Amino acid sequence: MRTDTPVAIHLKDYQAPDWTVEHLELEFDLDPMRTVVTAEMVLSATHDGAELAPVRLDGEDLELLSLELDGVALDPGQYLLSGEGLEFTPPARRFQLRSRVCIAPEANTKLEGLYRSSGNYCTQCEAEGFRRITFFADRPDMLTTFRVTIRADRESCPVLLSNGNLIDEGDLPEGRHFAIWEDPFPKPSYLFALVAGRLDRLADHFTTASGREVALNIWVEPGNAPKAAYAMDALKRSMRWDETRFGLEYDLDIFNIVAVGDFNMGAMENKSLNIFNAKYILADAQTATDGDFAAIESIVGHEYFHNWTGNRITCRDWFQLSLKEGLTVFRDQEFSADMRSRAVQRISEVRTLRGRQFPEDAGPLAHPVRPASYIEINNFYTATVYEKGAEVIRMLHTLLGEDGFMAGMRLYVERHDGQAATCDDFVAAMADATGRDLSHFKLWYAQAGTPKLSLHWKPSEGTGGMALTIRQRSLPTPGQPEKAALYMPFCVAWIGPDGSALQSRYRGSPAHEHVLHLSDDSETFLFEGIPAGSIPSLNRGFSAPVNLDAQYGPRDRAFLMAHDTDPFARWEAGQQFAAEMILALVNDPRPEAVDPLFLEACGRILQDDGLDPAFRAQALMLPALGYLADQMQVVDYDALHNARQAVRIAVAQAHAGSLTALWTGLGSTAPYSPDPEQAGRRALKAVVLGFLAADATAPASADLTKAAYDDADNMTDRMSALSVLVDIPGEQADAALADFHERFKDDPLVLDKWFALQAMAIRPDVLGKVKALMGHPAFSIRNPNKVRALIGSFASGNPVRFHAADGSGYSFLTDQAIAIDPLNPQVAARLLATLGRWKRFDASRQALMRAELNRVLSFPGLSRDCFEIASKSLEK
Ligand code: B3K
Ligand code: ZN
Repeated sequence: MRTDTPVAIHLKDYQAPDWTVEHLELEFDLDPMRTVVTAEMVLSATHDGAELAPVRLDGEDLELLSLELDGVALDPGQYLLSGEGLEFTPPARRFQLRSRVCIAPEANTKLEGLYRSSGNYCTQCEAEGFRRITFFADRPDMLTTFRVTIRADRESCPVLLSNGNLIDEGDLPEGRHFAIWEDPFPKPSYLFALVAGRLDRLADHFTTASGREVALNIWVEPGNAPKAAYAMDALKRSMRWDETRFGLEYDLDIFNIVAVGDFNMGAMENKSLNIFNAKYILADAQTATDGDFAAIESIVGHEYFHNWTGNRITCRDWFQLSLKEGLTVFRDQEFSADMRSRAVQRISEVRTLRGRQFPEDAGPLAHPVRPASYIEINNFYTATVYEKGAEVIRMLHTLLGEDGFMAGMRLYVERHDGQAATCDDFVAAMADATGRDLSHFKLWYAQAGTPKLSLHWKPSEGTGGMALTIRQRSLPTPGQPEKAALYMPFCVAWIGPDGSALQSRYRGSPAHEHVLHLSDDSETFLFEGIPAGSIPSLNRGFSAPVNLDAQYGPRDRAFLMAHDTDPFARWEAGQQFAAEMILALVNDPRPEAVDPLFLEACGRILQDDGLDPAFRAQALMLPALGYLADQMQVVDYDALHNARQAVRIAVAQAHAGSLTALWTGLGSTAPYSPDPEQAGRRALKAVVLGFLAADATAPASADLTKAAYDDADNMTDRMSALSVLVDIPGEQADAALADFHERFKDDPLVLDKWFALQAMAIRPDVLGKVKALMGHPAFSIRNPNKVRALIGSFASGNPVRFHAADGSGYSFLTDQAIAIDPLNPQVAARLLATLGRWKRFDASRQALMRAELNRVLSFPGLSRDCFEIASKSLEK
């Protein structure tokens, strides 16, 4: 049991700093167990009252070697040193501070601060890792210029990198050498980075719109440079796109990316020295799937786009995290939409939102886009801050239009470049640039929960009119029992009985699509020019991140699936139809019970060769189990899985001919390229295979799927086949898994796929298999990618087995979280989130899950990270 209860930090307590740092000089003498860090800075008081505020600097796991103020060494009696930092009385309004500390990168398993990955040194400072490197006011509103000297052994660390420009380098005695880097842009400490080690480089260059030549380097472990080619291409496309779409140009002469194997998340936007999880840099046809290529494009873009939205304009405090993350996710989503199919991109965004953010909003960890308090900020890098935050920005874009939104962006940059800003500042810039009142809209930043809209329509009095009534409500979330109506854009069109998009009139203006502005609990909107038998197409493009309860019947759904002119709404009609049907089949999971209307609609998509294959793949994919579970009173994953399988089998039986024809037709492709066109065909092929092999008891299923695996000449097709095969009983699956291992046993990133596939298999003995795989020589509990691939995939990607009635999944997960917590609390805390969903299950599972959460809380020395997740999860 923890002896101290961690305290929460509140947004309302924010205070501007009493001291600023004018400049920071850092020197690193790198050594695995005894790295000495010297920090020299000038501090000056921010207000001129007679009394000087004490100086408080953050510091964690630092061995203090010496401390000098204005050149005079301080005795231990002259400062207060605790596990969290250092406090002393300042000698003057302006003074110089010099500290020397010792740290042990090799022993740093938290992967925060300075640590080692495959023998190379690297850093991760966001959010509060810099305090594990030196004593500093480690807060995002403390901006200063950095000059960094790195000294290291030349043999083991030929490459020495930090932020900004290289201004000097050279040899030192005893086989050591040095490099000095200077970053001209003031930045907060969370954007500091250092990398040193043995790395290969893929070099390229970029000329900005105004003619600046930028050297581009991607640094990777020796031998991997060819696998960075796609990431480099994505980087150049990101740089060009930000110029053309947002008018934002790169601002230094060098941009470095480093790929490392041990990393707590996806990547980090340190100024001019992005550090990436190697998973989001390295790719080629044999080792990466189309999905991996798409993720690389989007994350390389995301980190690059942070240069303006995050780095040039940063956050005042961590409550404002969505200021940079929501906005930058919106930017990376738009980048992907411009590079690929906009419709398919939007569909995948909505899938992610429903799969990750809606459950968060409906659970014990629900929080607003701008949280009001936190215990451990690392727990707030959530789908709500990122993905819902991006939806909030997208709604502003819809409300203001592209021109209004861009005028707001320009004003935001003009006003706040070089500053640490707030979400209020951002919305104020949008409002001031467009003359719009956005005060009601801002509630999206403060109110948690997913609104539910109920919609009814009926012919209005008079002629050819329709009245659409929309009610909105949000369920209570922790700490927010009462909810108010939100202001949101809601896109509507009317589809005529012949399937055409009607030119309807709303408030006298004719249009094919209208953007309604919702702002009240209940509102009625009148449309004119709508023939009888027309139906509305609602929330087109997913204009607002809400759930809908609309009065559609199966016939309407099938009609919209065939005719809706908005691709998102067309896809959505199919998803909702499928969801309603699967939920209805839960008590009667027979293929014969599947609605023939649904099967017909699927048939039309299967046979429509004029439709984009990538869209067809999305339209034929059944809703995820998690999304379906959210709609059940008491979640029963076994029943849902069986119902979903019944639908799959029914589609396969009804359309055997079309499926086989498609399978054969899509079979041959040109030499592999990750381009969206080819990727779309492979995605459709994968969905078709899923249907063809749906009946796992049919002997042909295993043969067909094994042949697909054997014939694959790229990782996408190989993984598609293997993920179907692992759930078909028999020897074929084991043979293919063994073959996969043999081919890729030397590639840690590909082995992650192999671990994940096995952890997500529905076969009954999967937990035993996962436990056995933890003993595999390639598995390491210290490597976040491995933990996520094996343990994370089991807990979040295999709900049927994770929620086994005997609680074995829960206790396994708890054992692992407790084992990982002392090593890496961030990774441990992430694993626990699934247990927080206990309220959604039957009494027996509830008791089992709660018992495990209590077991977490009783663990001696539990981290703040896990304490926060487990204690909030248990709140009634
Ligand atoms: N800003 C980083 C995330 C840091 C997470 C710290 N626990 C990556 C990103 O969003 O771009
Ligand atoms: Zn980000």
